[in-house]
Amino acid sequence: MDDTFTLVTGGAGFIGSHLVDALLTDGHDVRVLDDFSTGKDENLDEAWALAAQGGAGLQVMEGDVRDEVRVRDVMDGCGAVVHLAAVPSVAQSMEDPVGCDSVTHGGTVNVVRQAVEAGVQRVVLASSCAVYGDAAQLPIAETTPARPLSPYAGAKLASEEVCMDAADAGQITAVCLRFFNVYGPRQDPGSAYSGVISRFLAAAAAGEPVTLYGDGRQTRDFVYVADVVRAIRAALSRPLVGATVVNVGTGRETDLLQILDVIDERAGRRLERRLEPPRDGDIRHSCADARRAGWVLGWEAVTPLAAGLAHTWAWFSGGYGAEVATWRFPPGGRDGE
Ligand code: NAD
Ligand code: UD2
Repeated sequence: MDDTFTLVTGGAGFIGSHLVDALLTDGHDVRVLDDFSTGKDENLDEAWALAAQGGAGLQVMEGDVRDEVRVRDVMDGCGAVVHLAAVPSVAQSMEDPVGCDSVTHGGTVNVVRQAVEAGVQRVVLASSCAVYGDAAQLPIAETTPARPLSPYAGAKLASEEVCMDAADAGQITAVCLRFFNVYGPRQDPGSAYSGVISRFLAAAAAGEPVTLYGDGRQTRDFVYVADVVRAIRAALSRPLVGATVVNVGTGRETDLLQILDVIDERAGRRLERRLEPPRDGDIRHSCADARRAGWVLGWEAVTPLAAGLAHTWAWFSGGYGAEVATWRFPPGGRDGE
């Protein structure tokens, strides 16, 4: 990375705002482009405080990643782009496939095109493990054929292709990071489409029932947001050429009932479970083969699920000032921590 701005699209969102904090902390100037559809002003409070300390500059521009003129303007003076803006929900994409494709794929076409025009060297794309669909074998390596099951997954795969085409033409270096299920502080629990850990912890904090879609035995590879931020940082700074596709996950799978057991123990009561049928487009099992990230980015996830859950719970129950107690999975549970 050089000394020019790093553009973070979707920088007011959950993952984006943590990335912005980390870049500023390390003295990089950051520009955010966000339409605040799911992003929030308060997610950037920490970033403004860091910028006020004077080490690095922060610019926040409101706008849509599909807007050609706006994106051309924000690209000016940027050395790298981290493209996170998207409609980040499988379920929402089933209900509104055209809208999802327009923002997620259409937005990537525009961002990459304007990056090329502006001579930006590196584009890091937030892709998703959703591109694999219901993989026949776990853990899922990057060589597994993509079988998208939802418009969201299709739009992410198409977005990767946009990046690869530009990289193949020698116009950019592209790193497509296939995030598995990211969780942590600032994840918005506010809609039925929100990440399951944020939904469960928010329900626990409010003393409300949780909703289980299906039998709760579906598994995910839950990766803590600080680890994801380190992966993005590595994708920005590693000497790479052409296009690279990398899984960002822990290599461990956990089912929803295991997560609920741990939350129950912590809450000191059994959360009421409301059972609903499985959601359309839902993947049954998911777990990353994360070795390539080690080889290519020198990255691996280091936060045990119990520790990540404890931090996330502290945030949901009292903000950053809250005490972080130790959480533990029962014997035979996920981490053996
Ligand atoms: P988020 O909703 O918190 O962040 C998305 C951000 O993009 C928001 O700030 C939103 O306002 C912004 N945005 C949406 N449409 C926009 C538009 N048209 N123009 C400009 N900004 C727009 O979600 P997140 O969880 O932080 O996800 C970030 C990225 O990571 C997304 O691309 C998502 O698909 C991907 N991803 C997330 C996960 C996960 O588990 N959270 C997993 C895989 C991939
Ligand atoms: C996540 C990402 C998505 C995509 C995908 C890749 C979020 C919000 N979405 O989708 O962007 O990259 O990973 O696979 O992080 N569930 C419940 N109760 C709830 C909420 C969810 O049972 O209140 C179930 C849901 O049906 C699914 C599992 O929990 O089986 C995980 O759901 P999710 O929305 O957290 O994540 P996912 O994997 O659909």
